[in-house]
Parts: sequence; C-alpha cells; structure tokens
Amino acid sequence: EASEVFAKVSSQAALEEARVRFLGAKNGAFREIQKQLGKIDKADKPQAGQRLNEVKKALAAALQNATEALESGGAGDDTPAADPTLPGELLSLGHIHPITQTIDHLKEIMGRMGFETAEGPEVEDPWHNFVALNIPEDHPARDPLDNFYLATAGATAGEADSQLMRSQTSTVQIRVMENRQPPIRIVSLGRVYRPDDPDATHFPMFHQMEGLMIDTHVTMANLKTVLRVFANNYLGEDVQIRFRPSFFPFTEPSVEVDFLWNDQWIEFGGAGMVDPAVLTAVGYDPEAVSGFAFGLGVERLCMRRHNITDIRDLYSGDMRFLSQF
Ligand code: FA5
Repeated sequence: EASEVFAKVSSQAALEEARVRFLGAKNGAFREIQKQLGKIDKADKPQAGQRLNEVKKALAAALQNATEALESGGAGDDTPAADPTLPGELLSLGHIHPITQTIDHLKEIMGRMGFETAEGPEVEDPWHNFVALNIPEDHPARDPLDNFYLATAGATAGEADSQLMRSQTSTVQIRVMENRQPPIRIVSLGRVYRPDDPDATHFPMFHQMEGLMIDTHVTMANLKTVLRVFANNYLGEDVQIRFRPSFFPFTEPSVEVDFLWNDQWIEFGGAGMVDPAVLTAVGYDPEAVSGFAFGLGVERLCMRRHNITDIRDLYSGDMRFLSQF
C-alpha cells in the first residue's frame, strides 16, 4: 500500500503526509509492525527481522523515487508532466550593443550634414597608419611597444613590410584621398587598437569616428562649426565644448576637443586642418585644395550621453548592464 501511495502523490505536502503515515518514527505503520517483533516466537525472529529489513529498504527506495519525480517536475501517475494551460516562457532575444547603436546614431547625424561613410581595414601597413600621415620613422607613436604589430613571418615590427592593428581611423583619410578627388566629405567609424592600460576612460580596443572634408576653401571655422553642430545634436543643446591648441603630425594647426561633464573637461577628440604634407603624399595640390579632419572617441561620446562612468562596463559582457540600452 505504501509503495502505491508514494508513486501516486502529486505534491510535496502529500508526499510528506504519506511519509509520516507509513514511515513516521513514532506512530508510522511500519513502526507499528516493528513493535510486534517482540511477540514473535524466538525461532522465527531472525527470519521476521530480515523480512522487515527488506520491506524497509523497498519503502525507502519508493520514497526516494517519489521525491525525485516531484523535483524533476513529473508527478504521480495521473498528473500530466507539463501543464499546457500555463503561459509560455518569453524568448529572450538579443539586442544591439550600445556602441553599435551609438555608431548608427553618429552616422545618421553626420549624414544629415552631408558626410557619407567610408570603410577601411583594421589590419594596416605603416604607410597608411604612419608614413602618409606625416609621422616620421623615429616618432614615438610608431614604437612597437605602443602598437599591436602582427607577428608576420620575415617582417620586422615598424618596418615598411610589417603589419599592425590600426591605432587610429586616420588611416581611412589616406585610403579615401588615394582613391578619390575633392570635394570629399566622409566619416569613418570603426575599431582601433592600442596597448593602453584599461581604466575608467581607456580601453585597449575602442572606436573612433574619423571625419574628413576637402574642398577648395575649407577653413578652421568650418571645422569648429561642424564639431559644434555635431556635439549639440548628439549631446544636447546645453553641452559645453572647448577647443584647445594641440599638435598632430598630420594637421596644422591642430586642436583637441573637450566636453564638460560633472565639472570636468574630458577630451573626446583631436582635429585640425589637414597638413599640406599629407595632401602632397596622396597626390593633391595643397595650393588648390584645403580641408579639415577630426578623430573622436566613440566610447567617450556614448558614455557622456548615457552617463556611463566606466568604459570597462561597455565590454564586460554583463547582461544586467547591457540590457539597459
Ligand atoms: C588621434 O587618434 C588622432 N588620429 C585624432 C585626429 C584625427 C587628429 C584627425 C587630427 C585629425 P588621439 O590619440 O588623441 O588622437 O585619440 C582621439 C580620441 O580617441 C581621444 O580624444 C579619446 O576620446 C579617444 N581615445 C584615445 N585613446 C583611447 C583609449 N585607450 N580608450 C578609449 N578612448 C580613447
């Protein structure tokens, strides 16, 4: 009877009730039978004791089976394994990473100002990453310790035949100018790589938005206007930005651009007027055309807009963080 009842219970409470009824230490049915062992003839006792042990083992096994069946969701014989009337579980669909969303948004804003998008490879040669950008051989930016050079057979890191993960999207300026004639108005968004130690505002892989505009009368005033309109569109009308004099080998004059965030100036990009040496390197006439270029940190823009205070959160893969965007 006990085995039958154990096999049919459909809830923990019913199982516990049955356990107490049959196997309870005080008044369980099994205990009652055990008590009668004393009344049996001495000669029959060993056999009766053995039989009781067998029954006890069998009941323990039946109880164990019933417990497991309840835990695994199955229940007694007459209870269906699954309840078809319960609501289904929602499928959790993936969604677009905040940086990819930012890239789409930036392209859209720049597109409205007439900038089309251009692409370039992430594995580059020193010509596009340095030489054509007026970065001479002995410049510290080319140091193998400051770049991810590839271990290419037969090539020496930093030499003309070596390859590296691009350290800036300025490479795409060169690729576009090598293949097209002015007027040019492009942006290029993609990954860049530097062996920087990660902290709240640095990561060894990050994204830049490169901008390039070349025409007959492009001036610094155009550059400042485009960056200001961009910042107001993406970060809001009330964002404060400032331009600081700076130096890049491929622009002259050069500036760095900061936004104000929680009372601190944070640098979000570099920019300037394309250096005549660069225009010459790609076969343009610096007397006939001029232009500006800029390179902005996509993560820092995304962080400012969404109030993300640590860049590492973007790449932690933590769904609790990512699913907020
Ligand atoms: C450059 O990379 C220049 N190529 C920018 C440029 C383009 C200047 C065209 C003139 C003309 P810089 O190294 O300062 O400049 O990097 C630009 C931006 O990338 C920084 O302002 C910052 O926002 C972002 N950045 C740089 N290093 C990191 C990093 N490790 N992690 C996250 N963002 C970074």
